[in-house]
Amino acid sequence: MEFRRLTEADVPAYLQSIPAMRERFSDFDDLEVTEVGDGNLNFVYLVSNRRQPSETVVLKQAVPYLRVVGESWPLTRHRMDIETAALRHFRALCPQHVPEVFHGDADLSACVMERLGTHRILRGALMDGHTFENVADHLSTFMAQSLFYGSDLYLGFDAKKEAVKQYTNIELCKITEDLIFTHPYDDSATNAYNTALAREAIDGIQRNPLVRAAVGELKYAFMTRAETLLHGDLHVGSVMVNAQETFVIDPEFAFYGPMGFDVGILLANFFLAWHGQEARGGASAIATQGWLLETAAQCWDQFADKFMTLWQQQEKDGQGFTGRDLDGLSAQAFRESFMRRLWNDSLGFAGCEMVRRVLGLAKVAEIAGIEDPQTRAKAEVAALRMAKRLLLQRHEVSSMAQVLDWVRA
Ligand code: SR1
Ligand code: MG
Repeated sequence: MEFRRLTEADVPAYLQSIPAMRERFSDFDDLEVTEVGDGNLNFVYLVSNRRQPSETVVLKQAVPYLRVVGESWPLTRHRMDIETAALRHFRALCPQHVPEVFHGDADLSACVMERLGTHRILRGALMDGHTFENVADHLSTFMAQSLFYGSDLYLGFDAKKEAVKQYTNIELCKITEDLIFTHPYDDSATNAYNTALAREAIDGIQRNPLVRAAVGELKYAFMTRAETLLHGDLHVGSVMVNAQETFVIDPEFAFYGPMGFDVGILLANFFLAWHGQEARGGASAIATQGWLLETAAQCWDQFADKFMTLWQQQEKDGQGFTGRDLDGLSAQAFRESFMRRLWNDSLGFAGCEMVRRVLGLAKVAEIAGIEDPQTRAKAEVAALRMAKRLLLQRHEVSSMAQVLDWVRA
């Protein structure tokens, strides 16, 4: 079928043409369709049956360009094949934290999936002063399972390499290479600076050779180290929550890369949110800030524990690398150096993410939404200072407690 962009008006007939939807919806005559694509890349429709409100889905469609820029930035629609496959893969590993895909349409680059009706995007919920008890437990489970089971620690040599092929995501990786690792440092036209942000704060990043070298190392790791299937964009806008549940959505940037990338992006987004709250001030900010630091620490600690548990289980009966090559003391030493590198990488990638969200193209609402430029600059300067520490001292710091001291400082 030839590609066409689905409009709100097209959605009912499109859904009706899908056999699986005819089982899910009792009729298609009175569907409410709302476009909610606040993302940068795609169109997203929430669909529900006004006559049977429990009959509801999300329809997501990729268009052949970057939505946030327009047709002047062409992009193939391959990202939707990746997203659909990654959602199915992550759902099989972690059904309690990933929405179900009901239908994937390669011709129209569309995906119909479970609608999380009582959940909202974590970023917005935090900005409204809500906090959630189970997020660290849930996200650490998601990361441990997805990062472990996609890797050579678990998969056989052939399955792993097939997966690397399947998830080769050339264009979206290039976006990340440019927007996270290159443009924020070369004063690119895609950057956007707060006019109240002192030039010396920007130069302190862009003209610092040690910072540039650290970012170069991390970019090279991102480009070359095909370690596991990453979500690829695991920020707090890719997480949906309610009081009990947590879901990870939007894995269109999924690809085989270094494990610390997902962990680092997530940690950075908690830290950025903290700096946004710090600049905004107020009583509810203090409560949210406490939650953000506690959650960041628990995400790492629980992730490391859960990941190690999976690894040790696998050593008993696995077919991947862990089950075969090492035993006894050498296995223990390898595990320790692996986890140390993962920790250092996570901190480094967190630093890169913090810089790009201040200097680069796509900002975070917690900081970008601060109206007064001077107040916003306070948050930005603090975030850049934190980022610099993460980049330059990532090999020296061994505890999350110390990292949290940096945030508070
Ligand atoms: C132009 S795409 C900008 C950003 O949006 C996504 O969420 C990724 O973070 C990407 O870098
Ligand atoms: Mg997204």
